[in-house]
Amino acid sequence: MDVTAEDRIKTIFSLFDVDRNGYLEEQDFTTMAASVVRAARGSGDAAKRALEEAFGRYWATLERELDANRDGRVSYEEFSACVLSPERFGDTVTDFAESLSALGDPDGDGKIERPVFIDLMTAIGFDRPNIEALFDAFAPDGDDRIRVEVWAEGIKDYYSPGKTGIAGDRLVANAAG
Ligand SMILES: [Ca+2]
Ligand SMILES: [Ca+2]
Repeated sequence: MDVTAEDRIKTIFSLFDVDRNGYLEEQDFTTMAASVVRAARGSGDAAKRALEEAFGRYWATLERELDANRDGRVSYEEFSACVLSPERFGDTVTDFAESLSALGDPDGDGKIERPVFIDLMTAIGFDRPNIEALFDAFAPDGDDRIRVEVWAEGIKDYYSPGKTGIAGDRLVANAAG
């Protein structure tokens, strides 16, 4: 069965809901950002700060676009309506994609080694087989590295409602196959 953007977003929602109370809150994003930064052992402070800011913007956009009743939490229905709307969320995803992929390239040579990729994606909460399948789908070179832009584009595709049959589908549970 084909993986849809809705399936992909559902996966993200469940991982980002770090405290598993069924809603996204600011604390979920703070916790997630801290985990990812902790996993980015080789990265400099500027790259780490950029990623924290990108997570902060991610939450700020959700809060601004949604949460009309100002209870500080975002349901799955609210989340999917927002992040699957390029007009509302496109700039935020671009920022997030660029910050996260840059964190995978601490030495700045434009390439991301598999172990670094695995560390970052594990920190977000994805399962190892899905992460490996995604890395393979990004067509690593002979030294088992992928280009930073490939990952950034992959993240943007992940949030694109019209995209099907993309590399990021490997992150959806049971789609690793
Ligand atoms: Ca939560
Ligand atoms: Ca590198």
